[in-house]
Amino acid sequence: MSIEVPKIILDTDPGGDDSFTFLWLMSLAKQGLAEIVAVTSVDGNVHAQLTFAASAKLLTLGGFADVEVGRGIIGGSDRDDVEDAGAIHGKDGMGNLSHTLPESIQSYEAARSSDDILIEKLKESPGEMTIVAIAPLTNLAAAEQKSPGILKLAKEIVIMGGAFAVPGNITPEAEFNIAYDPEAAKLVFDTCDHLIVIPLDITRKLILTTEIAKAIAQVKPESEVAQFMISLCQFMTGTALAFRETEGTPGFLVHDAATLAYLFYPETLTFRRAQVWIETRGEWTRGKTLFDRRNKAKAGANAWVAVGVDAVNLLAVMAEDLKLIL
Ligand SMILES: [Ca+2]
Repeated sequence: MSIEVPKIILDTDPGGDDSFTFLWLMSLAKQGLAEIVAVTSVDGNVHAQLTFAASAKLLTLGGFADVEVGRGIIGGSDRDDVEDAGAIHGKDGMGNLSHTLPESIQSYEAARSSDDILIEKLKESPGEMTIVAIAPLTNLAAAEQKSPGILKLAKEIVIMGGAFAVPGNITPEAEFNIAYDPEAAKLVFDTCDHLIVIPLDITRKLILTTEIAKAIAQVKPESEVAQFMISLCQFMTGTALAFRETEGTPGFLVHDAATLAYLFYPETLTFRRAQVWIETRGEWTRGKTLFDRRNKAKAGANAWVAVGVDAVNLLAVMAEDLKLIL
């Protein structure tokens, strides 16, 4: 039996947890378990110019310099009520460490727009592409608006976003990726029925501790990737503690990485089927995700939502894979 490896477009706004997702994905690709088709950077945690540069540098660091990076669509949201996340991820989105990484040959000025790359790749191989969306959904919504029906051509769309039965992380009720551009999220959720949603409900349990980072790095402490991993983990741990995100545990939440657990280690997660809605008009709840919990016949569903995680196992398999990219 031949097994087709997932063909992945990574839609990302690095981001400390995005950076660990990059490293994990590149490790899986090196092992022949994934194909990285393109990276579409997103205006999100920090400005599009910075997330582009960080994406290109991370690919270069991991040995995938030739993977095309798109530049993110700017300013999807029509309201200015959610600030970026530079305070958590560093001014450059990666713990102020980007100057330590190898320069990329790709330039922001010459790059194609992320929505154009999404449209091209989805049209080229209908039903084959997996979009791993770990940022505000601005690019995906822009692609859908430019080319209606395009997102349905994806095999599936795996989204880190939302908070259902837990508090938000950017407002009392909303999670950052959805709240940064709720209109984009609404468009994607209203258009698609093949979404996989990895919400804060489970990612808030995924603390990558400094202990785990050290255990990974000690396999090859002198390597550039190991040193980057340790420094980034130290920086992210500082802000995670300051923002009280880990209940005092020294480490930080690797939200985005859980998307890869769904694809490669599904035994670490459990899901329920649901019709997910995005609140766009609430005074206090803008950007909130919800589904109907009542015992009542449902008209349909657009997503599988992760509701349970084996956090110890997920972090353990991630750590083993990360050792293979040092
Ligand atoms: Ca992200």
